Amino acid sequence: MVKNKANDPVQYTAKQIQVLEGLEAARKRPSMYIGSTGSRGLHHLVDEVVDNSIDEAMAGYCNKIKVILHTDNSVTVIDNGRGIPVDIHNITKLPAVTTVLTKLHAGGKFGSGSYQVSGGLHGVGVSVVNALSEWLEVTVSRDKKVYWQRFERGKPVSELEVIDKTTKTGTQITYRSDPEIFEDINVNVDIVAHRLKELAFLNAGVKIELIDEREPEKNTVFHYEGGIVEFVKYLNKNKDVLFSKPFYISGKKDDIEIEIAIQYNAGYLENVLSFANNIHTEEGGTHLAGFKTALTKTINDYLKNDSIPNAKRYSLKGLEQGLLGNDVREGLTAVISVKLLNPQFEGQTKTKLGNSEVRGIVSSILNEKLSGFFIENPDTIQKILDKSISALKAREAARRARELVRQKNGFSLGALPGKLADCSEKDPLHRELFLVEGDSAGGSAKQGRDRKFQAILPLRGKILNVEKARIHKVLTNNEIRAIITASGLQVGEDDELDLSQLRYHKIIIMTDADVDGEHIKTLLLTLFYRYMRKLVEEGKIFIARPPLYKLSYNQKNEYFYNEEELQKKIKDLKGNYNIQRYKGLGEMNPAQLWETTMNPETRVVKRVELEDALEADEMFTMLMGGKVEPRKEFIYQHSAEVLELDV
Ligand code: 0RA
Repeated sequence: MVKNKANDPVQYTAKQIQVLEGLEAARKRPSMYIGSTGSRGLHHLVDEVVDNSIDEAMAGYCNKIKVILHTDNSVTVIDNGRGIPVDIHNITKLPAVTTVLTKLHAGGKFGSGSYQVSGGLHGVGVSVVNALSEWLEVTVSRDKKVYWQRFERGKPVSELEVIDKTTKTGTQITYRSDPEIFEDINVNVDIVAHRLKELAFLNAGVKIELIDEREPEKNTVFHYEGGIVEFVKYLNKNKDVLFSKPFYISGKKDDIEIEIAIQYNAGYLENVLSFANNIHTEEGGTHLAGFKTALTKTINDYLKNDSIPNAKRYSLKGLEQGLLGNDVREGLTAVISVKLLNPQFEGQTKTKLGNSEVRGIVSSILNEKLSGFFIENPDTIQKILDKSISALKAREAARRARELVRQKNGFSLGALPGKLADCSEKDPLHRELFLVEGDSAGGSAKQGRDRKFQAILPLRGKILNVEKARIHKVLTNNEIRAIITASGLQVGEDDELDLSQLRYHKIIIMTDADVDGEHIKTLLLTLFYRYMRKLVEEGKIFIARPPLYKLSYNQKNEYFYNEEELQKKIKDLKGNYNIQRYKGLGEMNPAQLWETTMNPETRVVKRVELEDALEADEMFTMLMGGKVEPRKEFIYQHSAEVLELDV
């Protein structure tokens, strides 16, 4: 029973009891509020608390946020906003801050109705965080006082107390996720850092500090005065850009704020990220649609406009219908951020913006300002046009190449590559495909495998570096065609990957444990990442880990996957032993390969994760892309681990 200062039990009214019962619902069905009780849900709590501070920043009252990850996995979020109000709420008869933390969906929406622009994916309310926390403490600085209150599993265990005087304002929330609710309460600093970085880009000028008391070397400050302009520069960091200063516009109409930053790079891929109220709208929506329409139209209008002096003229087949969206988005990096009062989130993952009024506003603002920019910057539009025209030519060439490939043999279903040793299992869910480096290891794998469910595709030498090549070259490369055909997928420029066609639900990359093997692995991952990303996202790609050493002692063989474990073992072994170091898969006989690397009972395979597409992209670009400097830098930094990395 909660006692007040005079040590009398606090009398709860019917209304207050109702409020507390609301939180029980969140504890009974946590997934309904936060999606899952796994890692996603756990990090959702951090997002929720941070988003409240970001709302305060968006409203213009806060410019500093600090997030601290403590050793017991509790999390603190501090902001220098106005402080959550503490006055007595007229319905609950509780202080406003207590109401916010105990009433479902109270959020920032209570009180002044128009206060917040957030909502959607997060916005379940900080009360849900409270409900799902073992304990939570809130400290509010406002009206010259410091207020404090503690909750356990959502329920107040103290009153809101004044604990100090202050001249500052702000809110501090510390909570520890409830181990009774979550599978694991270990907060992943990389996931938190990724989100904070995104938020700092999207909210120019807001300084977000991350402190990890468990791993202080991860401490970072995210602070970008340039906002999404810096975001775009960051996305293009290791790429050759067509113009150095991103094109930036902002505008506002009917309470809808929009911001767009655009920069092209010399590559062939499109990287357009859209956000609504700071939420990454992975499924796009009306803001993205408006952006695409306006971009294509503005570029085509310029191309067709005969009144521009000295403009370069293009005449080629296929241009009569104008440039297509895909043409003008080749090499495009852009960030679109809209902020609006009542965002409607639709789609499978509720990350598609539905508000129809946004489409026209984005496209009219972009159209007007971009055409002005083109007139003032003829060199820039010239570069964009040259690039788009060459994309159009490549599109034509790719179409011809695909037709050729289809006619010849590659892509029609059924025509499996000759060197594939298939398996007999019928259910794709239980079939595995090993992509094996080299014909000799491929041979051992064919002999050592379980023919029922394991198929082998030997790869000869190095596959094409897809980062540097256009699609028609990729699709006509022999090794790549073999991989695509064997997997059963149709990979093309406008087809969404259809995984119902997938012939194996585990695709396992098996390369030598040396520098060449690493290189081939990176090339394959780049291929999957660029052209079959869904396979990575759905967790279908794995990496086999062949052992590095065989230790023989007492008529026994034991395999080791790293030097450290081997040394530890040898220490304990006094008598006779023999160490064999494997330089390649080829040095193992089929039985050994089976036992150490292929047998599901004994092998070690690592699932390739795509937690963070952005950072993976950065890595791939750096290692595989056209720019030499960042690659040199990377190799230099890692030279201790990799003696020669001939990328
Ligand atoms: C409602 C109204 C006001 C501020 C806030 C909520 C607020 C909430 C959070 C959550 C984390 N940090 C926050 N900072 C502020 C405005 C009250 C006023 O007019 O002073």
